[in-house]
Amino acid sequence: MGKALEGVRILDMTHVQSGPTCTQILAWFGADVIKVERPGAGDATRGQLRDIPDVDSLYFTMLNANKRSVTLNPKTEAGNKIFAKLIEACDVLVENFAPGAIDRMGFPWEKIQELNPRMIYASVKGFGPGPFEDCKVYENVAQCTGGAASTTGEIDRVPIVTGAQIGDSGTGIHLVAGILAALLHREKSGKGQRVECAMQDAVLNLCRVKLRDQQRLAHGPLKEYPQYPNGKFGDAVPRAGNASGGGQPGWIVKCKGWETDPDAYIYVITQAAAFAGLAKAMGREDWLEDPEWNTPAARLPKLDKMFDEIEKWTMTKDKRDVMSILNPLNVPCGPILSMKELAEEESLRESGTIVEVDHPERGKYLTVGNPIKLSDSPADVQRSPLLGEHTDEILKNVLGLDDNEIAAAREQGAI
Ligand code: CAO
Repeated sequence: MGKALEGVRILDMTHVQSGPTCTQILAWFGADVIKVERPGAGDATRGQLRDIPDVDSLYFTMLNANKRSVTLNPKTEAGNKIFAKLIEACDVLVENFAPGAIDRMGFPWEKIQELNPRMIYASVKGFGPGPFEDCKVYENVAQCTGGAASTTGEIDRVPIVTGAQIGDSGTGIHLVAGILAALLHREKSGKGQRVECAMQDAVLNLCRVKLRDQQRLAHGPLKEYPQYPNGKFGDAVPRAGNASGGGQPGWIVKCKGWETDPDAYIYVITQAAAFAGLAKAMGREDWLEDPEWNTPAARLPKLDKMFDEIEKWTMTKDKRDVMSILNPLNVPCGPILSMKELAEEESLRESGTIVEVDHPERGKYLTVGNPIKLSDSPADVQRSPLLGEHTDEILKNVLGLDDNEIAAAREQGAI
């Protein structure tokens, strides 16, 4: 059986992170992703944060697996014609350039529809329609304008951006959903459509629970926040340190070795139904009889004290041992795993979530494989393409150009 998206061809005009995340997932699902890059330069990330001189960076290689690369400048005469042919030959155009860049190449949406009415045209932009729609946006700008930074960080300290790339990769994943919906819709309508995803909107969507809390704030203090009961609430959702965003209290506590190991911590959630098991494991059976501790309502005003007590116990144990003790008791908890630990984690290698790939110029490197597992269409992770590696092959086999036409385009600097 073929891959889920076999037969779907993507014209990939993406660069940096948000767009490439989207098209990499489509490629893992089996789509033929043709990445168009500027002749002689390519996606800027090929050269950014390089760890080995003159070799495609990990930034690029980890975001462009399973794609084919063609160099093409649609702003040249020959390049413009080739780009039009690519639009005719593909199902989906994905791009994340600054607003208007594809139009300035001579391909507004009306022209694209004329060339290929079935074409789905998917874009990532920083902002949706409104005062900021023309702005260029990178990850942390989206985190700040989408509500993540104002709600992340320690209480009464500066806003903090997270290491998870919710603006870039988060938006790219949202765009995948839009493209798949448009492909399905095209089965019925026979027509393509525009799919747009703004980074601010995607981040706000991921911060949905914080807008929930903003509205709850009008009806009293947010009792699960560490500011309750002694601190003050203003008129906007505050930063809550490591408090759990749900109804069950949680916090990060130290484990054995924390003095020297920056990741010797564990997140523990004191879910009401599992509290008795937790108390017994800690040797605090007294809590279960004591009205000061034995109900969620009694614990709520002194969660800080409760986690101090839990920490006294976890500090005597390795973080993985804490997890092994608490998991069978249905106490949700998670050790803080470093990137080093994740890279070495055997089960992630076995599940294909961490994959080792061989590259002709840089040798072996690790990447994160497809986190979305399909039972009949497993992703098989292939290395990223070299710049222009597939130019001739695509111009000949996909577009039907002959050697003379290819030589003429090359002469003009179009490819
Ligand atoms: N041949 C010739 N020219 C090409 C080309 C090609 N194959 N591919 C791109 N270009 C040109 C574009 O036409 C554009 O030129 P014009 O501005 O003159 O029309 C230019 O290269 C690219 O422009 P850009 O403004 O997109 O690039 P930038 O580095 O200045 O900005 C970014 C980068 C990411 C801020 C901007 O693209 C953006 O805001 N994108 C949308 C939001 C987004 O995805 N951000 C996340 C990026 S991941 O961190």
